[in-house]
Amino acid sequence: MLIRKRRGWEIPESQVTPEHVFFNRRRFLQAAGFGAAGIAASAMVGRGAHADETIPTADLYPAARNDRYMVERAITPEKVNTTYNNFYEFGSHKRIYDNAQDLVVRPWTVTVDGMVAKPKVWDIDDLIRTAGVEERVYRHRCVEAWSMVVPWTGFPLSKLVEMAEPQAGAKYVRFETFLDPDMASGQRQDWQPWPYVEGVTVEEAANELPLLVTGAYGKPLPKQMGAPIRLHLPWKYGFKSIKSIVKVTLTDQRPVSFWETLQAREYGFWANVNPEVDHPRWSQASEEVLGADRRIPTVIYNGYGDYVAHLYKGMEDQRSTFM
Ligand SMILES: Nc1nc2c(c(=O)[nH]1)N[C@H]1C(S)=C(S)[C@@H](COP(=O)(O)O)O[C@H]1N2
Ligand SMILES: [Mo]
Repeated sequence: MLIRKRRGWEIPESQVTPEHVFFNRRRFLQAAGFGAAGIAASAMVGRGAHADETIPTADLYPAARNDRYMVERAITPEKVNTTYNNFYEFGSHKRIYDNAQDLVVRPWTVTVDGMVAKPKVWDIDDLIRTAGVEERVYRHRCVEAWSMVVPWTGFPLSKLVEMAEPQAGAKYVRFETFLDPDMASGQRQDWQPWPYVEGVTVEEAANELPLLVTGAYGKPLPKQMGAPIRLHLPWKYGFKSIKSIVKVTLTDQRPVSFWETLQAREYGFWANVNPEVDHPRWSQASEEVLGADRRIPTVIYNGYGDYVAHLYKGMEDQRSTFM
């Protein structure tokens, strides 16, 4: 079923592995008695097969939690989170954690360029130490209608942007993931518009919520979750939260994302969570809580309206900010 080669316009984010297929498979495995054990064994094989880099900033974890961002919901079990991922660079299904161990995360640089007074090529560990890290528990809502709660470690995006001193004309921040088809098997799918690109407005980037994430669950970020540095935008659908970033560019041109290039009608620039605006092919009214086996209602802006709703005031066509 997954083998047939599909073209871009046929394969919006989730169609490849509809959620119910995953959940049914998991229930079957659990019922058959091999759920957790099978996962652990294959994860070990994966780690053994790839060299683990030394992480020079590993001493920073776990970082102190910032209680301003506490979440009522239970934190998603680490094992659920590290074995169910979207990372198309390593495959178009959710079980890419083993394949993603091919990602080489040191040495790693993040280039900050474009419309800034101070462009810079940051060594990742210099950047992490300069910015300093804290833990924040955030909700994550995928456009495919599943969600999780993650204790991230990282620093506000606004810190990186401020250090670069944006020029007055800069309107957007554009992010780019690495490009290396030899390392990342998914990037050999040459009909897909690699590298993965995402973007936000400078106003969104200046907000307190966007987090550049370098760790999770009190440890450096696992490769499958987008090591060594990924974005998290908790009020937007998950595809906006780009992984394994190598470039951050201030620009006056609105970035066109990986998913927008593939299917603009379904994955727009804003992608703010809204239970009342359906995806063209499914409802966004509720979400499956990963690892908890239950559905809950989805909340506008994923519950972060107090922080971000003002950013979208005066946009007459509200629907357009949710697509
Ligand atoms: N570079 C890159 N970033 C990405 C993706 C991807 O395929 N490639 N998938 C996105 C989607 S759709 C989601 S839901 C989240 C998943 O993050 P997680 O695997 O850590 O849960 O990463 C986002 N960032
Ligand atoms: Mo997603």
